[in-house]
Amino acid sequence: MTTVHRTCPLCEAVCGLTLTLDEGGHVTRVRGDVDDPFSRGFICPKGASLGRLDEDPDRLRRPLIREGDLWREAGWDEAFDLVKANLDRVVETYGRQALGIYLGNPSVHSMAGSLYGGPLIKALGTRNVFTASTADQMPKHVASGLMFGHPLAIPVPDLDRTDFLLMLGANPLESNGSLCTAPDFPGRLKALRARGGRLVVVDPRRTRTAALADEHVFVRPGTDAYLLFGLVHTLFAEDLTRVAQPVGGLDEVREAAKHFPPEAVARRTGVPADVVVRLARELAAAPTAAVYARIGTCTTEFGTLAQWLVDVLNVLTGNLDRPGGAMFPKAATESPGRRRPYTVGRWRSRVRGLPEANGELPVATLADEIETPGEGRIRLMVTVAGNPVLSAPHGDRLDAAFAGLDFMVSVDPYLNETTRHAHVILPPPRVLQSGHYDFALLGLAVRNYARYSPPSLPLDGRPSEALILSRLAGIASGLEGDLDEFVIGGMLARAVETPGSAVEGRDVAELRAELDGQTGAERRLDLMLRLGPYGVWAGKGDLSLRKLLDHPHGLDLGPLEPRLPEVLRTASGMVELAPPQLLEDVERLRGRLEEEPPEIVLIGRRHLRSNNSWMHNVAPLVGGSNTCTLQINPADVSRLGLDGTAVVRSARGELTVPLEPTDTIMPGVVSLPHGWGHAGSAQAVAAEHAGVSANTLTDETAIDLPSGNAVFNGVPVTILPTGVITAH
Ligand SMILES: Nc1nc2c(c(=O)[nH]1)N[C@H]1C(S)=C(S)[C@@H](COP(=O)(O)OP(=O)(O)OC[C@H]3O[C@@H](n4cnc5c(=O)[nH]c(N)nc54)[C@H](O)[C@@H]3O)O[C@H]1N2
Ligand SMILES: Nc1nc2c(c(=O)[nH]1)N[C@H]1C(S)=C(S)[C@@H](COP(=O)(O)OP(=O)(O)OC[C@H]3O[C@@H](n4cnc5c(=O)[nH]c(N)nc54)[C@H](O)[C@@H]3O)O[C@H]1N2
Ligand code: SF4
Ligand SMILES: [Mo]
Repeated sequence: MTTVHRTCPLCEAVCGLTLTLDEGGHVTRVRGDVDDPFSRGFICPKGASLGRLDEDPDRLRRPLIREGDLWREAGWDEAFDLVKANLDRVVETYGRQALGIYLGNPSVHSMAGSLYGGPLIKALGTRNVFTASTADQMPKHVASGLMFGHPLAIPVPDLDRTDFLLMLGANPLESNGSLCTAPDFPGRLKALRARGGRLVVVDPRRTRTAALADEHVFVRPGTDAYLLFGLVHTLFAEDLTRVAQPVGGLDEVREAAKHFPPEAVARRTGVPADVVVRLARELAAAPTAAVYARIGTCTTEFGTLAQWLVDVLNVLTGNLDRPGGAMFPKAATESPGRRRPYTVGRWRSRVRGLPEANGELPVATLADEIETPGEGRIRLMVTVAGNPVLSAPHGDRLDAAFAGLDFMVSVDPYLNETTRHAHVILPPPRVLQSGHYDFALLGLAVRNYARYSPPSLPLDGRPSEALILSRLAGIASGLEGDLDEFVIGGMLARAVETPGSAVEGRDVAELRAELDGQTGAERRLDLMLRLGPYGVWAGKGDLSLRKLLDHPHGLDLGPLEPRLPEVLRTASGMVELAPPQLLEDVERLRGRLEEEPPEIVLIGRRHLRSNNSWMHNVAPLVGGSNTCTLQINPADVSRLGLDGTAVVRSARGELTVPLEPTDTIMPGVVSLPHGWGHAGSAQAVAAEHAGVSANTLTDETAIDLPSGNAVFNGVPVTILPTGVITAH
């Protein structure tokens, strides 16, 4: 028996886990790591099932090659050779714009995805870059980019110190938090209330988080931007603003907010005008307060405006960048970054002309780019850690589009709804065989913290995911040589030339020789830690890979501290409250203020024991309350004459689903979780709990304009009793 300590990679909460392994490397026990200074022993059912997930017999161990409908296991060289032959052929015949790539959510949760995703995109040399970000948080990146000058300058609520938390469209009691890294989010919310703080949750459903709050406010899906504007309006109207830093655009925001008085906002959102006014007053009066909004507000038609208004409120109430407010974390691997004003739309998608954001195109237009003939049509797809057939809007269309590709290669541990279209599947090794560091998530943490988990088990002859991705990058670029040493050389060369840098003028070879690490990935981590704000080389600390290895339970780097103006990258050097692109979209918002809401709209939800589309093959996690049902208000059930199951129809598709009548959801709103729809799956347990895919119903033509983000909440649907046959 051995005991290993490592970070759980299964959601954004980065909990420390303590695992017991037997001689064969099997996980016999998983507990929360009580010595982790950040998570302090917290664990959820998914973390507790990490061993089961990691040893799932349906996980692929060797590459699969598909010939027609038949799959066979193959050796690694054969699999890579096949990829190379097809990639070379497609590039020669059609050029590099015929290549497309999709990076899915777990690529943010692995070192491989974080360190090799970028180089792989570069190596492919295509603009057809898609990720799960445009089905998720792109509105936040765009809002932050325009306001603070950097898409990753995302303030998080200072959960452990705030007196008032206004939370919209998030359900951390099930999701464990997002764009706000906080292990034991539920405990932190309880602590907030226990110290006399106040929690208000805005959600079309009375979620477990809402039930724990002091107040729950029902809001009509997709209307948060109106509600938030109503708060901004009230702050100005009642002279409650107290801006604490130099900002641009204050007058423009005041002018824009005039169009959204509480009475008008109330009609659109369903939130009574007196509640809008009271919330604004409470926000302004609280000793400290933070507004935090997440996916329920991002994946809507006005996602970017909602994200923008969240931080407008944080600024107007004097809560941006102060303890107890909304603060900018300081990650151990943060790099200084260049001052280059943020822009979107540097190029546009070929078919629909949608703007690029953060170097990628909206996943809502991926099917267009595969199906539409002409120069630049995607003929070859690379997917890494993604299942867009279930996760992208109108996934059924993508399903058909993938089937028509010349070639597809997927890096994924499973044969699933997406990878079944691949010609080659390259499976990464087990979680326990991989090193782990949360490059992205630790930049969003409510306490500054770092933890590195080295591999717990040897690779037994399989390539690491880092190696798989760098080998793909090598094939795509045609370049030989060590990718990691190339990246390290480039970073060092820049660092020694940067005036004022702690290593300015030093010798690159000498610095390179100081780097630690068993693998290229570890050496790159060491370099980033050393150059980072707590690093041995940067002069303000002694952080390095060695130090993290000496602290297997993680290292507390202190509470969040004010960071303005240091984090700003705007041209003006100030917070920009009224970026022109957003004011333009305010016109679109205004235009729809008086709109009558559709009779019934669809929203999503998440379940504690689930994770998007890919944890439904672990028996202890499925069943019980974790099922694919349509939540519907009992009033709608009787009004529509429904019983047991119903047909849900949208502009894009139709599903038959079991009903779950509950008064926790607003009348006129129904909720279906996404990531289901595993009928016929090669994964035995998932196939038994198939469910249906919510993205049969969602509409790829509906997007949040500034960010191109998909719209999953507020989808108009009609609901019919099963058995009633109608023409359509
Ligand atoms: N209707 C609706 N649709 C939604 C959402 C919604 O709320 N409603 N939410 C959206 C959101 S927020 C997201 S993030 C997306 C997620 O969309 P995706 O990222 O496309 O989908 P996932 O279901 O997370 O699929 C993850 C894939 O990664 C694989 N995988 C797991 N671990 C690893 C690993 O270590 N390495 C590799 N290479 N692969 C791995 C899994 O087998 C699976 O195939 O879905 C979006 N879709
Ligand atoms: N257990 C579990 N944890 C997960 C995941 C999972 O699938 N399962 N997925 C992970 C991923 S990829 C992400 S991005 C995060 C997301 O983390 P969260 O943002 O916390 O996601 P949800 O739990 O879906 O909560 C979104 C809430 O928004 C509400 N909502 C829907 N429409 C609207 C609206 O128009 N306005 C408002 N105000 N609310 C609305 C929904 O009812 C729901 O309660 O969770 C991550 N963690
Ligand atoms: S909350 Fe997230 S990180 Fe923590 S144990 Fe559960 S899945 Fe893992
Ligand atoms: Mo996500």
